Amino acid sequence: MTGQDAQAANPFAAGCAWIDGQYLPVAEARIPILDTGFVRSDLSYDVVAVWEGRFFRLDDHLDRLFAGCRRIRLTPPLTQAEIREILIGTVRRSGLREAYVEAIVTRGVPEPGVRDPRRLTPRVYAYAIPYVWIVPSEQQPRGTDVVITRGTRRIPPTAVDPTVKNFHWGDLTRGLFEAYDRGAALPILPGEDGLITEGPGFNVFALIDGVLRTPGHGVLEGITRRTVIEIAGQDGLPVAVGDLPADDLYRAAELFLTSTAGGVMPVATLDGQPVGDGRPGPVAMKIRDRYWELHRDPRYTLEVDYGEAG
Ligand code: PDG
Repeated sequence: MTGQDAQAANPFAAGCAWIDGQYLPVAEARIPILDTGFVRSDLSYDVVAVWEGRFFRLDDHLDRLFAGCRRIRLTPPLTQAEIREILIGTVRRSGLREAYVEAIVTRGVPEPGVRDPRRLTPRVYAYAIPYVWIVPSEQQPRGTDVVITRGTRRIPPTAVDPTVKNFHWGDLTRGLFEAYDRGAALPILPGEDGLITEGPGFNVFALIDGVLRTPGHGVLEGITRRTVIEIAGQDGLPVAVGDLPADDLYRAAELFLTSTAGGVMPVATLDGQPVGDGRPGPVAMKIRDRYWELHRDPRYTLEVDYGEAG
């Protein structure tokens, strides 16, 4: 079946959104233009993956979403169980076995002239679209090319709390342009203090002197990051979650990025120089294999019942 045929057979095949109690083909979904999520980035969101028809760590993603909302004093208008059902509903209707599934809670649409965020009624949006790869899967065994940005620092956590998943992507997008300008695919941003933080949609890990290190502060506490830390623990690999000066990255034997959108993504070059021997290392590749194995493990996953829709 071609993409067009699939779409004719199921109008949700390219993705399914949920807005105001209704499921819509993703291309038809519209947000109200005055929603402060759009005009003020006043929201939190989360992204969870479906792989081979199973959600990966769905409740961990929802817990993070609700914790984030609390931190920005945003009360979702639906319960966690209700949003969970909506996410499952978008995937079921799409029929997608590999999906990128997003839930967004915005502060809402103000009455005319209202600027006080306490006076708005929050809104929920959700959608499922085909799975997204920050580094294409076929490129991962060769590794990707990254730079540490010189012209852009991560927004300080005292301004925008990075542990609350957010759309304040000005710094991350600026970093992407710097990466392209320097012939790389992705940027890693240092904070104002020169310590490594994260990049556009991913956390960072470095294997340095036999220890797997990842930044402890100033980053989103990624679910993939948590999974990698757990896998390393099971394998007896020492892990240090804490300050990671940019300089230390240049002597890493292995470097990799982690995200729901792409999993465990090895890095081949940093600032144009090979990391290790310039090929993904054995530690990264082993963790990557384990990460994908866990997507079949009932302890970490929820099987989607596609019913007749699939
Ligand atoms: N840091 C930032 C700034 C992120 O946006 C993400 C995830 C991560 C780290 C990694 O977190 P986790 O392992 O829980 O996925 N971002 C992407 C969404 C944004 C995108 O790039 O599409 C994700 O959740 O898939």
